[in-house]
Amino acid sequence: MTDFDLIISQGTIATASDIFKADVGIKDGRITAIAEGLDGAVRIIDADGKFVLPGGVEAHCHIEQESGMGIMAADDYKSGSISAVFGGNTTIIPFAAQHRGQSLREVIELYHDRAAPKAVIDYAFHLIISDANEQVLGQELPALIKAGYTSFKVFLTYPLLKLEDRDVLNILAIARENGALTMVHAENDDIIRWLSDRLMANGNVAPKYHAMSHARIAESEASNRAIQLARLLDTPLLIVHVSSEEAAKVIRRAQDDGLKVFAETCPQYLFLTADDIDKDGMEGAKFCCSPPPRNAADQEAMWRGLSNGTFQVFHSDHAPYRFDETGKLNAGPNAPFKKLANGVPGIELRMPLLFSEGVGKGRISLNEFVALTSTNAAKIYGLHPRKGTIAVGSDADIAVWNPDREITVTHDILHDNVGYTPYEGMLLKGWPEKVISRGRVAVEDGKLGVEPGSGNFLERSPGYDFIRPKGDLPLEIDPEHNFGAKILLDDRFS
Ligand code: DUC
Ligand code: ZN
Ligand code: ZN
Repeated sequence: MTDFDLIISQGTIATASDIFKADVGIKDGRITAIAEGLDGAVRIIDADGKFVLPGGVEAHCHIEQESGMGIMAADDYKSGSISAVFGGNTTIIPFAAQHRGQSLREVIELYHDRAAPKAVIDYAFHLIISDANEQVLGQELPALIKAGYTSFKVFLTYPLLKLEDRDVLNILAIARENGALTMVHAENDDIIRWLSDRLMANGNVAPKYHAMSHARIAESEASNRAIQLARLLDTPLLIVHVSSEEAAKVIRRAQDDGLKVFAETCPQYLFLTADDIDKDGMEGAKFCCSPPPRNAADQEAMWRGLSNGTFQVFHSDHAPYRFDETGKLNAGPNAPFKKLANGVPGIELRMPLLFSEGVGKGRISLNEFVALTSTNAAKIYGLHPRKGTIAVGSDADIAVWNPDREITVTHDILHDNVGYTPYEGMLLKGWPEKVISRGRVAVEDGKLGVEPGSGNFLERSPGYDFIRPKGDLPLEIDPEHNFGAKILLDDRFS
């Protein structure tokens, strides 16, 4: 009899709060001991000189999802989850996206059918709500929250996804009542459409005009508006893919005022700028995403926000489209910027990029790296402590990092189905050499050790319990403004 299926020995373990040297003992997919000098295992992995970190929780990625324009992502649950695990991730939370006219139940079934036979690691779903009708608001959404789908995204832009502010208020009210988290794509639709219409009318159709049409003001205005809507209902909000210094300031101010506003930024806002979208011909289309990459000052502001706590989470927003007629160029080889598929890949490089350029260059600590890429997402999205940490009782989801391994990024070394990477040619230091998913050696020596269909669906609890609003709206904070909301909430829910 052995005590453990696997021991990871002699490594330097880092969690969001501690760094220490110890062995990790794993039995039946869970961590059952953390101590010095463990022995008695079927297999021992020597991690001397390596970092033993929680596997990444990648909570913003688009896998096997049709975009608002109806274009299917290049990665399905097989290639998407394989690419994720090679990048050090052990959990993904992609979107189950409702298109208008679909019931949420139907959407959830569809995404389960897509994920179950193919995922190699564990997964959950955020909902995207684009049709906030009575059935969705009154029945489906509350029932799905109770069934473990405890977060959803709403859009303030894109004609086929955009919700009116009153719909967002309805959704925030349901989130508050049922203990769920609302995520928001915060860009002002009218500003973007007004600018795009004029650019297009004047023949300015090249990819670079995408960046011009998604003005910073569109992002900061919508961020502020979403925050005020959440403030009215005293309900947490998470603003995804923050790109600009101005939007980060809006968020920081709200946090300083005591509001429960979480925020995310992504690799494209640290390592790309609008100049990348201004490459020759259609090449810039490879870098088009929304919001767009900005400039060097905005990049610095994103780094500041990662280290000063404005951003709690760092995700890839992997939105994979090939540079051909199936993806980016679906509307033709010279399509105007309005018709380009929107998004960049990054699921496999998210953690190596942040490790190399963040931890390696002294911009963030190793603990902050763990918090930003794993622990905070697990907490915010209701998976902690099962996921997101190294602790007795947690799932044995672990990445063994070689901090000295140097890699030059080329698309050849990646496992997605996109055909290019925006980070081609970057020299990175630090790499997840072995990845353990529920005790299974999922990646080793550059090879996959787990089967499609072996990832489990994760039912989630309300994620932010530790700061969840309690009882009635806090009239003492803002009696005049919240009074109306209190009446509405009481009418609706009492
Ligand atoms: N928003 C996302 O979150 N991802 C891709 C495109 C978009 O607008
Ligand atoms: Zn978005
Ligand atoms: Zn996204």
